[in-house]
Amino acid sequence: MLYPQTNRFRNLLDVSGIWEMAVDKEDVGEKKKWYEHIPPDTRPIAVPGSWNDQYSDIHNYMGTVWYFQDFFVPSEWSLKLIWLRIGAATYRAKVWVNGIFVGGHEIGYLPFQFEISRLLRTGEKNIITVKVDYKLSVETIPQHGTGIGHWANKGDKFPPMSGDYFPYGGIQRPVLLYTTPRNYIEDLTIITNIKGEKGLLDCTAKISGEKADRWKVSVFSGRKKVGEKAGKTGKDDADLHLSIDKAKFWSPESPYLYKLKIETIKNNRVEDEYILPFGIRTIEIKKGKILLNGKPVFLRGFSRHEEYPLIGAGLFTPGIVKDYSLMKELGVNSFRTSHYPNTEEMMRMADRLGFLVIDECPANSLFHVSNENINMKEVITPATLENHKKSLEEMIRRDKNHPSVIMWSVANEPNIGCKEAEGYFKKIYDYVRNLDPTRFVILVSCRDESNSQVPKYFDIICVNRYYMSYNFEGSFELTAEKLSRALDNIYKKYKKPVMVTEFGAPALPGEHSEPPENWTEEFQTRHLETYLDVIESKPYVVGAHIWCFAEYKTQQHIGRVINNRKGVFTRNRQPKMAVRMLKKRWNMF
Ligand code: BDP
Repeated sequence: MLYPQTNRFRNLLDVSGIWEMAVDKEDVGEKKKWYEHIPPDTRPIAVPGSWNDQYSDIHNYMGTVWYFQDFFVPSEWSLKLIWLRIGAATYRAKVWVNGIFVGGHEIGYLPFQFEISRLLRTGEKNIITVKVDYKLSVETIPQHGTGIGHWANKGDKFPPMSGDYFPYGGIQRPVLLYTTPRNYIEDLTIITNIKGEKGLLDCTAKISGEKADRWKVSVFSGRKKVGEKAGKTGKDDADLHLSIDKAKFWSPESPYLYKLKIETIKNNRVEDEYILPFGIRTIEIKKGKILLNGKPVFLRGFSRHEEYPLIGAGLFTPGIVKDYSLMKELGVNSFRTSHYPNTEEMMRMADRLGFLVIDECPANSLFHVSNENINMKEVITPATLENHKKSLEEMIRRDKNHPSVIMWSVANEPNIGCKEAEGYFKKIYDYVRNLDPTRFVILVSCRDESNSQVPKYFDIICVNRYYMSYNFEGSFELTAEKLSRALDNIYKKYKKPVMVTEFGAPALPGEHSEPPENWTEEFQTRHLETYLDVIESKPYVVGAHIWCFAEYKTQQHIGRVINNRKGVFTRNRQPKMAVRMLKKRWNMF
């Protein structure tokens, strides 16, 4: 799905801001037709943003909330197609425009849009109504957290959800109205390759409406045109190939972005255009190493949650800029969008600043159950599989043109130890591989690698390890031995590159002890150093991501002190002691 932009054929109106909202605890809104008549007792709510931190009475609420906003559509938009695009609503949304139902969407953290031209009154006020709810089940991605999910056998967390992060609800990302011509460029896919000094480009476009006769792509380096190709539009998708001499290749050290301009032409008139920044790079696995543009690269960085105080999981652009500046200072070259697709603004900045991204769908902590008597067929359902595929398909459709994205993560820490998991995840792997043959497909596991066949289907064996964090080994030396043995065994079994996608220990900022004791900054620092020493000594390990970048809000549970404290930064992005160690260690690369 293309990111909306303005140009001579396209316009855009951001209708985010302060909206009205009504909490619908009894779920009566549809019956009472709130999409036709706004109920009297509404209150203001910020969009984008999560409802939880804006009002304390709905802090832990996972039910239904209605959103209302009126807006004015300029008269000159009447000749265009007008689209309503919602960047993300968690978890489920239904949308009405001027009282007419336009569609719904499930799965948070991904954009959805509707063409609403015929429902709008141009030159007049219009109203959007969005019903959002956060009701989870075994069929949703992620699943609900009652007797199921992360630590299911250690008691439920509050509010319940299968993962270990706060289930923030609401319209979390911008609501945009934008126009396209009636015959418009609907989608664009570019795949890049390298041959000597040449950059090769394979462009596929989907053009909708009455077919254009021709289309043209031009490539710009700054303002200079460095390539151009035109062709007839095909019956369905159209394909063009380009070659750029003496190309500059994209990498974390030099994240060079070209611009691709695509134009559609009918009767010798340009009808629509779209400009896409792109980078030329290749990514492959050879002799057990990840090669970026033919050279080995080791991924160093973090798993990171995209959430901040007050705005929750809402788009917060100063936070994005700050987090990238902190990661740059630390010498980080990579991160994982744990445990859901990040904002489009975060992804665009990764291209621009040069980060290698593991893009993760929201399938976190699937299929763990609180006891063995639960029938797995009730937990792993055909509808779960369909929703899971949908979350992957939508993530790939949104992020497929980012040079920064090098891996698709299909799940974080699912239960891969049960017999039903193998067939399920093989189907998921094949599905993703078929959608995108150019990137690595991974699954992040935390145990059961030795008695499961699931990891063997994936391109890199990604594991999370928490010795001395959940089991108290008592000594860092013993921890190092255990980690070393575990990694060697995993490699021996799978003979594929291994990545440690999570490791870390909590530290309460300001707590100190020498010798290092659990929960202190010294302990966290020593813990991370111990792990990094082992990981970096293994030639088959291709990356290390620390859990986690910053402290983040999670559910209430006896194992958590308000937030998850494993961040090396506090939730307000202040450094803990480990940051000094990492800066020294990672900036040597
Ligand atoms: C891992 C999960 C991550 C948790 C982390 C932790 O993948 O989401 O929050 O553990 O324990 O198992 O902090």
